[in-house]
Amino acid sequence: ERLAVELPGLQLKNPIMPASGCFGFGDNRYAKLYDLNKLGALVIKSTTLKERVGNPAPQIAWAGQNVLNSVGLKNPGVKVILEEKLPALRTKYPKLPLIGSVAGATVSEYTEVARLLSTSGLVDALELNISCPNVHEGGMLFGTDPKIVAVLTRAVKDVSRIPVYVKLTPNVTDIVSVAEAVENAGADGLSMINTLLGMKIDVQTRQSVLGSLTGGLSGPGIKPIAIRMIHQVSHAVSLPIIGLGGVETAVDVIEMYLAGASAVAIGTAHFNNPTACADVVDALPQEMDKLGISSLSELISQVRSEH
Ligand code: RRO
Repeated sequence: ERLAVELPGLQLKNPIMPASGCFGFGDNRYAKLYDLNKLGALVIKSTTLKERVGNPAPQIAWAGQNVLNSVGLKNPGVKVILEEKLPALRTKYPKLPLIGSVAGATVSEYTEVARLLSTSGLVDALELNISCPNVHEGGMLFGTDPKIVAVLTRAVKDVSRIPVYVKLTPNVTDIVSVAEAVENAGADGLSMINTLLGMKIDVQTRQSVLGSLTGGLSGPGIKPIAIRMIHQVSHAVSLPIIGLGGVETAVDVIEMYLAGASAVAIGTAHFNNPTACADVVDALPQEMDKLGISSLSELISQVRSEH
């Protein structure tokens, strides 16, 4: 197959997957619109050891064409995910590659969730989310300091039987140092970028539009940041990169590849187009033909800097 991609632990029929948080646990409205087997893989919502109810409402606000969220890691906890959510997904889509997403407030919480997910046999790879901008315990704090990133990545690698992709935050001045720390700690891949820390104020009420003061910005406005960071990181490390940040179209996917991605996740585009992933999968071959591209792998990191 022309769109097939092989990554550690993942045999993908195409490189397109939803971004974590956007499809819940697959038990969503998107499953009613098209067969999720059409996806390259499915990434579940980040999972913590215990249930989390999330941050105060409102958790979502538009900011121009972009979206601010302060969901706050709302999830039912790893037990419900292992006993109910993942078995239901596996039964319904036995051949769809699944990526579990791991979050926590301490190194031992991360490793416990990673151990439980990886030994369950229900997911093919883990995404280690060290970049949630909306929890003040853990979350993004783990993703900004290369030394802490290394300790956490190593601890999770030690307990995981399946490949680990570390999800990076753009809220750093030196993304390359973080990526290098992740590579040296033994990770199998990267996923980048998570949301950019932002804020919006209603001038009538003088309140923050989000229930919690700040939130993570996603959407087309952050795509140039994602492209720049993926480009920089792909030149510094040899790990495969799952690229995300503002992707809406097949052309955006090709741009991600040129920056250095080997697969692409789509998140915020679903707000305007609930079939975004399926539409991009359908459009990719024609877009490749138009641009004279025979396989996506030939594009990885092939940006030209001379003009
Ligand atoms: O749940 C969230 O608030 C959240 C998470 Br875990 C994340 O990784 N990125 C984001 O924008 N929101």
